[in-house]
Amino acid sequence: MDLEQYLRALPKTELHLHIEGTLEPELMFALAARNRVALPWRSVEETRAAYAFDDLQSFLDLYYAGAAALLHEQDFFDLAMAYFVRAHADGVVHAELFFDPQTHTARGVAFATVLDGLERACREAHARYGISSRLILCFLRHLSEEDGFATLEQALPHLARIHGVGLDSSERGHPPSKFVRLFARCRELGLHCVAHAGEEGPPAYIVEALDLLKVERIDHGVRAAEDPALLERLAREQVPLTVCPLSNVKLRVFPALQQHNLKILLDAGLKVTINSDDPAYFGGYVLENYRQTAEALQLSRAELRRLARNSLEAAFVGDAERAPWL
Ligand code: ES4
Ligand code: ZN
Repeated sequence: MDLEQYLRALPKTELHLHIEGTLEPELMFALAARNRVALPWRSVEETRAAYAFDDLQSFLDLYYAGAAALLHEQDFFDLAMAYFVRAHADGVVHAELFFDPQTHTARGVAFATVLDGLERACREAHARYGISSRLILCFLRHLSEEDGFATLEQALPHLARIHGVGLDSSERGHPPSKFVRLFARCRELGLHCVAHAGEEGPPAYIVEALDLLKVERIDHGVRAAEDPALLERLAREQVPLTVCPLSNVKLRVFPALQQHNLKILLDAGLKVTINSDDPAYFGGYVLENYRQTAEALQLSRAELRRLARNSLEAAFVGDAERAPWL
């Protein structure tokens, strides 16, 4: 069987996926026209041509600009449904979607509008494709902890539909320690906790995310490789890392996929998973991340099965829901 067919047939989950990062330029322009919103680009082609990034911040500036096309419940539904169509085609059995409410509420879009649209797509995807899903609210770390608390307040009436919280956006200068009280409150509310750490930020941010925010998974975490003691801890505690190889190359965390440290992390015994992060911006959905990484790092089929199985084991689901995938 060829590699792509083999990878497609492996049951996988996707655990690091920003739903706003699945907004393809075609849909962005269709929504902008429908909503009479101005975009900073003149065409789909000009938009794609602008997707050449120097670092995380240069990407985030475009990503927040594109999100301006999203206004109504139907827009969020269309966005998430387009993702689920792709995920199903890639052999994804379960997806945990990050969403950034502050990006939308700051523009006057109601929290419930965002959530209603995303959740309706989650239900439709389950009915159509049998894909299960969860929604994880991400706090923007470049904003204050107080702003995060205000967002949590807006989420409170909807907690039955929100499974966990995460921390994303500009990492450097915004350490996990900035959000200790917010995450403590989220844990009290019974929410699962994750955080981006060690993407551009130092290994110390991974340690803070574990010790201060008490997160259950680390998003990215690739810079853990710089700290042998941390590597040993992540292996011992089997903390899942949601690694996003194509993202890391596009944002210049690694110069090329051949230089990515995913295999080093895997060989060190860490619970590594492969994810797509913001696939509309980084050049590939999850299957493409597996395929290109497999080729660049010469991963064996046993290693690829391990990566997919890690993603099943690291999902925030109960044993009964997980059992049929294993
Ligand atoms: C993100 Cl790649 C990445 N890192 C941090 N925050 C983000 N939000 C969307 N994509
Ligand atoms: Zn991310």
